[in-house]
Amino acid sequence: MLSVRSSVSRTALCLDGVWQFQLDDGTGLKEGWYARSLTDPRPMPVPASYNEITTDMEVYDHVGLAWYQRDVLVPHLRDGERLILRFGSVTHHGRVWVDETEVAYHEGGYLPFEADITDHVTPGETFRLTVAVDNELRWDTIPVGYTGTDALGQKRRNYFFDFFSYAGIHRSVVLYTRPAHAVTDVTIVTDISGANGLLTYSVEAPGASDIHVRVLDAAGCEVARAEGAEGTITVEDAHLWAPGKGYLYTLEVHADDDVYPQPFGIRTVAIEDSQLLINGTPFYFRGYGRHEDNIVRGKGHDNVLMVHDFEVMKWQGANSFRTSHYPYAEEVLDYADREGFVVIDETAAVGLNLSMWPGELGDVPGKVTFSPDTVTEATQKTHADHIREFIARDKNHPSVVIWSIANEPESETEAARDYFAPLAQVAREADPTRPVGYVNVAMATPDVEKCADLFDVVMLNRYNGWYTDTGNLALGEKKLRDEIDGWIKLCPGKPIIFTEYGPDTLDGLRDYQRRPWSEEYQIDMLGMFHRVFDDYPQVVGEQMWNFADFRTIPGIIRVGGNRKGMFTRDRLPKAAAYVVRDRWLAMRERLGF
Ligand code: GCB
Repeated sequence: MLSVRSSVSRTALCLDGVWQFQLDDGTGLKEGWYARSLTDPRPMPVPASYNEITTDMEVYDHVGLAWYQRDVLVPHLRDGERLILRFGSVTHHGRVWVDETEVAYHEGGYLPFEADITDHVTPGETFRLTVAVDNELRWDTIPVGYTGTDALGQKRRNYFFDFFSYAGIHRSVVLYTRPAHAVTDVTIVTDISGANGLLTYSVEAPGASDIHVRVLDAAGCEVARAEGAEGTITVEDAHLWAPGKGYLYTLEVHADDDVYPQPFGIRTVAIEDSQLLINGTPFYFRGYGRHEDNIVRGKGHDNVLMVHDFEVMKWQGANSFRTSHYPYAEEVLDYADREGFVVIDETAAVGLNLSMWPGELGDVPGKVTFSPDTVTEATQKTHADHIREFIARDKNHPSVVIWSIANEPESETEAARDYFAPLAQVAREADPTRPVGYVNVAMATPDVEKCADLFDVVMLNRYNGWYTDTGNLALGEKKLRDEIDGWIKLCPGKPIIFTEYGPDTLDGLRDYQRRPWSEEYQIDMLGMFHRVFDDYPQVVGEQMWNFADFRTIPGIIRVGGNRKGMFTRDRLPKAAAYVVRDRWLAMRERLGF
């Protein structure tokens, strides 16, 4: 789905602000709360997670539907113009009404959806916009989860990841206009030929008879043009997009009266000899797995925080991150494009692995991941659709160089292989140009792993010295080296990227003995991993866990959340941040960005 971008033919009206909000008491749908004003509303900002806006535990821990409402004044439309209502994301599922008419239903909490509401509204008049947000996961949703009832009869959400499953309208809500014959999709693939850039494009614009495109450089000057819905264009003396150099062109797409400006960068991605090449040059990933997570807002997108996070990452000498463990706001990828950051883009398929989860209610069916009661073909179908939707949204971002289709799934069984083989294929069909991978969990070591050959890269989350051999870095190091040797043997020619490593660290806890949880131990454990990485040319990336501390589910191993951040939750550096900064700035100096 295309992002909202203004042009001469498109006007966007942002509906963010303070909406009305009410928790469902089990009667909302039956009684049709959308058909009238909410009876006992409280104010709720959009976008934001609703959980921590109030001080009520009831809101924080709510299970089920939550209702949002506001009035919207309909703008006047020019001849034949359509009015589209678009949500950047509603977590996890959203149902939308315009007055009493249901106009959209979307499952999956981290991708956009939209509805053409032209025929349900009257220009110059106001309509009541109602959204029912559902935070319950099921075995056939991505991510998977289930709602159970504890011994006291309380409904509890269960899911198989540690970050708190915030809910709400997390990204902007926009009302935009477009002409009757509009551009609905654009796909751009770039290549390099000598000093020139090659751009292959295709446009979808149902009903449009006159389609042409212009290529504009970063200053807005036309450098090439072409007729038709698809073609290949040469950009002479192209200015390449490269890590640290986020040069962007715009493909200005014209379809009858519609104009849609699609930014793009000219660059290539390839894998050769265990290296990931961007524009033919080996790239080394320095950075983090991150979360969309912040005080009060939860997972609500916020430009202030986004820009600050990029500034902090640049301060440290990072050049990349993974969108662990779900697709991030479109604004984040736009910003990565222009800042020249390199992104491993991940789906929301986190937690397809029951063996390591006790299940809060103790009733995870048999703890078997792939079974008729847990992850089934229905899950696989949702996962496949999610991959297609996700790649359709993010395919034109030059910053994205790898698709990660799952985080730490079971991958050491035949059932896992049956599940993932078709999904790897779905990703390749949706985008034949980028490497596809999944992020491997510690138990699926190379001697038991069954899925690695389906993918182009090896991405590993490892906690030697933390979850295993706690406090014993010498032993952790030996095992790490042995394991890397195993991966090189199993996957010759494939690059290895460490997508998670690092200990929980309480900021302010200092220790002469440098023991676990102290700031010193974080320095030592990250240092151990880095020393090992430096000995293996096949290791082409270090993305420590996590950029910042983040909110989690309650748990006896989580003190005030997950504390593996390089930075605290309010983005202040722990001691390790300075040590790693020295390393990364020196690497930046040596390798370019
Ligand atoms: C992991 C998960 C990540 C957790 C992390 C941890 O392997 O991928 O979501 O937060 O470990 O800190 O335990």
